Amino acid sequence: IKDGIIADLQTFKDEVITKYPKKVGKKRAKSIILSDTEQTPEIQANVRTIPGIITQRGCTYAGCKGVVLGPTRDIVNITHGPIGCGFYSWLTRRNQTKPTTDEEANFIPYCFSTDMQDKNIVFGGEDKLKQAIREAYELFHPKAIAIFSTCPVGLIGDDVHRVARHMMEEIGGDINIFGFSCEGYRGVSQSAGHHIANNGLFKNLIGRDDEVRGSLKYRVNLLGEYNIGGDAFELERVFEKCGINLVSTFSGNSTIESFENAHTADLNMVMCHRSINYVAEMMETAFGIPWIKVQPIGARSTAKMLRKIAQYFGDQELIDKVEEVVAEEMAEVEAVREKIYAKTKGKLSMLFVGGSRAHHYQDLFEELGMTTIAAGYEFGHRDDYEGRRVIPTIQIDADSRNIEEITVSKDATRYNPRKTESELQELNKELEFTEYKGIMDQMEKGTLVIDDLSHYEMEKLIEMYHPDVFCAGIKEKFCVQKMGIPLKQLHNYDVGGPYAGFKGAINFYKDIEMMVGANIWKEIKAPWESDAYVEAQYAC
Ligand code: CFM
Ligand code: HCA
Repeated sequence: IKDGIIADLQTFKDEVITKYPKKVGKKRAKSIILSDTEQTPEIQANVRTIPGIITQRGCTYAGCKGVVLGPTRDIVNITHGPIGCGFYSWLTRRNQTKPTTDEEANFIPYCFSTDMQDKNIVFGGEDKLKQAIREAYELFHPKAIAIFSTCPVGLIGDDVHRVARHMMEEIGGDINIFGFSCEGYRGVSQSAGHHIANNGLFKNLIGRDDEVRGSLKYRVNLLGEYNIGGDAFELERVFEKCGINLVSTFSGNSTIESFENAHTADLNMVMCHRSINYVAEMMETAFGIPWIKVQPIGARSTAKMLRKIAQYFGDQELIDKVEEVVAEEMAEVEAVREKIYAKTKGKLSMLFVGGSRAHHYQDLFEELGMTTIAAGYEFGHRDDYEGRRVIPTIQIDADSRNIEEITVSKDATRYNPRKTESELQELNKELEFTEYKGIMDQMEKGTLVIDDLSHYEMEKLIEMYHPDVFCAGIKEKFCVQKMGIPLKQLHNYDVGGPYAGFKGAINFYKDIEMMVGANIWKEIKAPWESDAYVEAQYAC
């Protein structure tokens, strides 16, 4: 069945393209590609969505405030804008946090917004923003306040950076207040917001505190992990068990202190490359910290990540410990997987998620013996599809912190020797130290890779190929389920998780087994499939 469907996927492309107006079809054809691992084709990505098409993408504000800064618990994040932007980004992403003491600040459950009204749009909102900062300070006394601009802020010209400077002076002490020009309409998707957030992290937080806390051994940062559904908790558990010292995570379960201290680590591991590669590059330039790509989604991938770390430090003690942990954890994972495998083997999945999960979660499906016949990102760039051979051009923006000033802290290398790029390359090639793969390096020949999937294309995929599970987000969930196909949210995991690491893999296997094994989906008849229903709705 699987091979037959894969052989037929070109039909989807032909059918969809011919249904669009000619010009639109021509453009979409460049973003709908059949995968070929031997000769990776080019794909059009990170371009503007064609007006009129229903996209699943989000905005720049979402990428900056919701994604990158949102999971840090002790920054008061104020949304400067009408209340909707703050409200819809309030707790929906399920990024979790765990303060270490009862006294420690945790602002994640709050939604701070200036609630701009018509009057503020006409006469300016800076005074209201200042008042909001005063109020937040008086109520909570946070160490830092961040301001996030929404669309109207840019349109009317409020200067959030000037307000930040003004309020730092007014409040005094050592409070840190900084703004982000992350208006929703900047860029073509939330990806622009990641970049703006990365620059802000680097400029305002990273490298401000040289004090080395904890052990000097095996000091690493995990970049691009956001503690959705408790993923970071599971990874923290695994690192601790191995004796690996996690200095900071950007930004799952993080604090201001961990960011300020991040430059005391010896190695940066990049998990979601799409959202945080800029920080990784800037830290390498400024502090000499090398970065490697890791992928702790999937039990085997988690084991590979741990082996990479052990090999990087090269200590026999760590290498042995990692092997011991992997053996112990994998025994548990395999016991569950073996029971489930027979029920999931041969099933088909489709994944359309963000900028990295549509790829990463394929490892978990592979472990279940399932094939991903169609996948794509909402806002990935070409390198996320085609791998590192497409060298991203990353620049440290002019408004970022003065790089000369930061290089002074290169002394941070005093803690442990750090490996150079060529030393990294010498490390075992099998562990792909310096390489990272794109989605097209993994997907079977002939499977569909689609960038910025439109709603119409999504419906066509379901109609034509009936996958056993469709993975996407809240905008797709109920439309797909009404078509009789279970949808697993790979953004917020519905109510599930963690899915990262070893215990996460077990959770995922069980949840997917339940979904693909449930017969209830076959019973679903969409309301509009019944003539009587349609007539009743429109009879008046
Ligand atoms: Fe990275 Fe993410 Fe993702 Fe992303 Fe996102 Fe997310 Fe995502 Mo939703 S940072 S690119 S901007 S892994 S919020 S935790 S789930 S779209 S695939
Ligand atoms: C965002 C956040 C989001 C949305 C998820 C969804 C998330 O892009 O603003 O559409 O279901 O993970 O919460 O990606």
